[in-house]
Amino acid sequence: MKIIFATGNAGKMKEIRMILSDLDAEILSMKEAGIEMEIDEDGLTFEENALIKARAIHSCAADAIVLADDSGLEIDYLDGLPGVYSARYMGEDTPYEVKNAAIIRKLCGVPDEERGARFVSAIAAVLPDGQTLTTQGVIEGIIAYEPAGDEGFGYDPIFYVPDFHATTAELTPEQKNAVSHRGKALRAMKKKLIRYFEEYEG
Ligand code: ITT
Repeated sequence: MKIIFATGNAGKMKEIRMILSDLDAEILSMKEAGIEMEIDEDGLTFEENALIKARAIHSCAADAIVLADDSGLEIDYLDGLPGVYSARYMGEDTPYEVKNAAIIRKLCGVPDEERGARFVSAIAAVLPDGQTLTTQGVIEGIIAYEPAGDEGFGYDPIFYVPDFHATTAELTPEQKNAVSHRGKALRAMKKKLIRYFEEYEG
C-alpha cells in the first residue's frame, strides 16, 4: 500500500510519519513522490480544504492512496481567527516568532477564561477508486501569556494545554501526537482505511 501525503509542511510531515508508523504502508511526502503543485486552498472549512488538497494530488497519482491535512488554530477572543487562514495569517512568509508575539499582544490583559483556543485538523483521503473519506480531530487549550518551548512548529509555542501545564512546543513529539488534533484525526483515518481495505480484500 502506497500513501502519498499532500503536504509541503515539514513539521506536519514529521508528525504524520510517526503517527502512521504502525501502518503496513509506504508513506511518501509530495516531494518524495515527485509531485510539485501550487494548490489554491479556497475552501471555507478545514474539511473542504483537506479534500481540495487530496483531490489535486490524486489527479497526478491515481494509483496511490492520497491523504491531506488541513488544520489551524481557532482563538475564541479573535472570533475563531486565524482558523482556516492559519498558514496565511499575517502573511505566509512571516516568521512564527512574529505571528505568535502579535497574537499574545492582541490578548494582552485578557483573563484565562477568555483565552480559549483549539487546534483543529481535518484529514481527507482519496482512494485509488476515487472514493473519499474524512475525519476530524480537536485539542482544546488556551493562548499562553508568553511563548514557550522549541518542539513542534507554527503556533505550538503559544498553545498552552492546562492538563500538561505546558505548551504543545514543550511536549515531546510522542506526548503531542498522543493528544493532538492531528493525532486524533489520523488515528480515526487509520481505522477507516483498515476497515475499507478489509472490505475491499474480503
Ligand atoms: P500544507 O497545506 O502543505 O499541508 P500548510 O502549513 O499550508 O501546509 P495548512 O494550510 O493546513 O497547512 O495550515 C495549517 C497551519 O495551522 C500551519 O501552517 C500552522 O500555522 C497551524 N497549525 C496547524 N497544526 C499545527 C500544529 O500542530 N502546531 C502548530 N501550528 C499548527
